[in-house]
Order: sequence, then structure tokens, then C-alpha cells
Amino acid sequence: MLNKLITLIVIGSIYSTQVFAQQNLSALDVEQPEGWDDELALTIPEDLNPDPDILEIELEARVADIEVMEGLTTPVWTYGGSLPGPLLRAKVGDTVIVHFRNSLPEPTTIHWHGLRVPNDMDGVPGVTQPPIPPGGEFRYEFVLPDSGTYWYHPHVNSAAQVGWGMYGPIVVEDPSDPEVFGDELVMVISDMSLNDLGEFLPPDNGGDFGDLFGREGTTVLVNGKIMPTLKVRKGKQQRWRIINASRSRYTPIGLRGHMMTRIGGDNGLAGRSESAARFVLTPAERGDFVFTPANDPGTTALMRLGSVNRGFGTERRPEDLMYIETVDLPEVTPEEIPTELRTIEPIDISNAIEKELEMTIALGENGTNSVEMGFNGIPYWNMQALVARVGETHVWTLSNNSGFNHPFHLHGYFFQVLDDERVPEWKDTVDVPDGETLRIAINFEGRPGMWMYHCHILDHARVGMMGQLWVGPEGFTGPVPDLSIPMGMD
Ligand SMILES: [Cu+2]
Repeated sequence: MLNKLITLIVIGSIYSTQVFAQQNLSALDVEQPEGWDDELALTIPEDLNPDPDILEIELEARVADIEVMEGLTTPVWTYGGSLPGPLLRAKVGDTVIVHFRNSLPEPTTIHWHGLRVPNDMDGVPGVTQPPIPPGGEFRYEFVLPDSGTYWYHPHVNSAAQVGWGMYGPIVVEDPSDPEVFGDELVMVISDMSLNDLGEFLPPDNGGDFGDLFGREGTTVLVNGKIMPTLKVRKGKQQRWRIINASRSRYTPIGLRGHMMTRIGGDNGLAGRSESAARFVLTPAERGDFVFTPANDPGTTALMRLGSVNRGFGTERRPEDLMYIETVDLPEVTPEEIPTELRTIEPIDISNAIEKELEMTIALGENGTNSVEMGFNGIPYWNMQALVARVGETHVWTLSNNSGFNHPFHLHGYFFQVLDDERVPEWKDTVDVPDGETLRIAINFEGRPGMWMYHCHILDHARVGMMGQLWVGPEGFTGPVPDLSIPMGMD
């Protein structure tokens, strides 16, 4: 009897020691669950250059048969045959060399969204380079000056080409990022317009209404997959770098019962972290989050894109996105995420030059029967370039009473939104909601040339909501080049 009691006490104490130990494990003491991100794996390109500071790859744009919907093949337009295109990962200061070949049936280019590249690497047809014809090649080479989450996509017939699958992620690492952010997962959210046979609907589906509302795809994808499963362990944090690569869809991110911690966005870490139940990403916008799994072990949750109203009649029901499976392992204690992340000095606007841009929609006006969008009432094919000079600081007032939200994107330069309510951060794409006015500050720190600005609802850009910015050399006083863009250069 006594022996039995002693045995029980010993077993009991071993058990409680184990439980105690597991309850005290912190997020950094354990690995992610086995195969946690297998279903979200991205293609990693072969680096042809032995120099650790150079990422040199071959990239071919081509049509590839991909099983997007189960049991059906879709002729997806791809970079390198994968959907999304390969993940370009490098660190701040590295050089990227891309030997690009166009094997598509129509011209294309690559625009490196958000990267502060030299002007001739910006990928805008007829502006910074000729369109690359079928069978043509182009060598892109640039240095990565800034950490952050970026992406690449065409700037030719981009509403259609992006809708057909032409996008890929870029991560520029900052080696000094704290380990407590967790293991990294890059998620490219996109959508495609497919029929029941897995075939693409026409890119101009819905005619004028499609242009006006922006075409949201029928099928939502994460890393090219419908409803993949991500495995998590309760308390074990993951760093989600999310890119919205949709041509028109806004993506509200969140999971029931969880607070998301946003640590950054377009151009690296924000000034401080912030928590909320959901964050909306516009097309082309990125979000950098720490996700702390809070569901009980052995349960699976459905993560959805929440409902969002981006203007008249656009509100949708929530859309299924992916499964979050919490594995059956004891929970661990999450790491503390710092609040202060980075010092972001406000741009000095005391001598700023002011510009005003109103985002406008004309319906059956301007002598046309169709939808025409623009800035200050002018579509891009009639627009003269805005002018700046290296060394200048500008404040642009972006106003919108068009009935729809528009995500404003500026090529080549980061900006700051002048709004004390917002977390300080660098951005290249920002939502301008209907009925609101936003002021952004830009410092033209270098890299003269012709740059673009446009709405990143690509259907809106195509029907005119796009313009050019000519950044002249420092102190330039000569005549400004006459620079409207021909139609079709979107
Ligand atoms: Cu728009």
C-alpha cells in the first residue's frame, strides 16, 4: 500500500513537472508545427550568382496549365510557371539581377512595386522602357535600398495580365529585425475570374459596370491555392507578410477571437506596432503582422476576408480564405511584441510645394458613352505631367468625391500620410476613401525621371485614373518635356 502510494506520488510529480514545464515554454522555445506552411509554399528561384550580396535569376513570363480549381486546368499567365511567381528574397543593400524573357502572346514589362529603383528599371512601357514583345528579353538590375514587403507585376494591359496571374512577392530583409516577430510566412492574396470549367472570364467582363466597380474575381486565392490550411500552435507566433495582389478587391484581414498586431506595411516596419481585430489591405498594399494563435489545441478555424464597403454597391459578404488548424500540442507563452519599432522622422514640409489631385469619374461625359476616370477630370491620355525637381518636398492633397474608394499609388518614392491619428510609416499605396481628403508628403530625394501615379484598382487605371510625374534634376529651370502618355499604356 505504501509502495503504491509512493509510486503514485512519483508518477504524479513527474506528470506535474512535465505539465508545468510545458506551460512555461515560451514561443521561442518551440518550433512551428511540422509541415506548418507546406500548403502555402512559394517557389524559390535558383540564385545564379555565388556572391551572397547579389540575387541573380532567370525569369520567364509564360502561360502554364495550373490546377487552380480541383480537377480543372486553367491556362494561367505566370512568372516562371508558378502561381504566384517565385519569391524574391534578399536583404537590404543587395543587388538584384533579373534576366527576363517574355514568352507570353502579348507584350509585357515588370514593375517592381514599391522598390525605389532607378527610373529606367521601373517597367512602364513607353515611359521608362519599350514594351517587351513576345520572344523579347530585358535585363533588370537594381539595388535594394529599403527593407520591406514588395511585389512585382506587369505594367502593360495590367488589369488583364494581373487578373490572369502575373504577380510575385519580394521580401527585403532587415537583419536587425527582432526574433520575437516569429517565423515568417509570405502570403499573396489574389483573385481570378473563372467559370465552372476553370476558364477565364473575359478581362472586360461586365463592360462599363466592370470598369466602374472594378472587377473582383470569382475565386479567392492565397499563394495560388483555394482554401489552403495553415498549421499553428497556440501561443507560437508567426510573422505574416501579406500582399494584396488583386486587381480590384480590398482584403480585410482578421480571425475571429484574435487581435492582429500590425508591425509594418508597404516599406518596412512602422514607427510602432498596433493591434486591431482587422486591417484592410487595398489592392497593391502590404501588411506585416505578428499573428498570435489563440484557439484551443485540436481545433480548426475558418479565416475569411471580411465584408468591406469601398463605394457604392461594392459591399460583399465575407469570403472564405483559408483554414487555421491549431495542432494538438500544449500552448506556449507568446513573446512580448515591442511597441516602439522604428524612428520615422516626419518629412519637413515647411517649404513644401503644394499640388491638388482630385480623383474623378465621368459617366457618359467628355463626348464618350463610357466610363472615363482621371485626376482633376482628365484621363491619362490627355494629361500633362506634374513637375518636381530633385531636392524638393511636395504636399499633395488627394481628394475623392467620386462615389468609390481609390487606392492611390506613387511609383519611385515613398510618402508619408499627414495624419496624426495614423501610426507613422512609409507608404507607396494608400486608400483614399470616397468623401475624404488625404494629404501626403513626398521628398524627391534623387532618381530623376518620369514616374507614374495611379489608382491601383487596375480597371480604374485602365479607364484613365493614372498620371505622370516628371522629376527633373536638382535646380532644373529649363523647359519641361511635353509628356502625355498614349492610350493603352496601362
Ligand atoms: Cu480607383
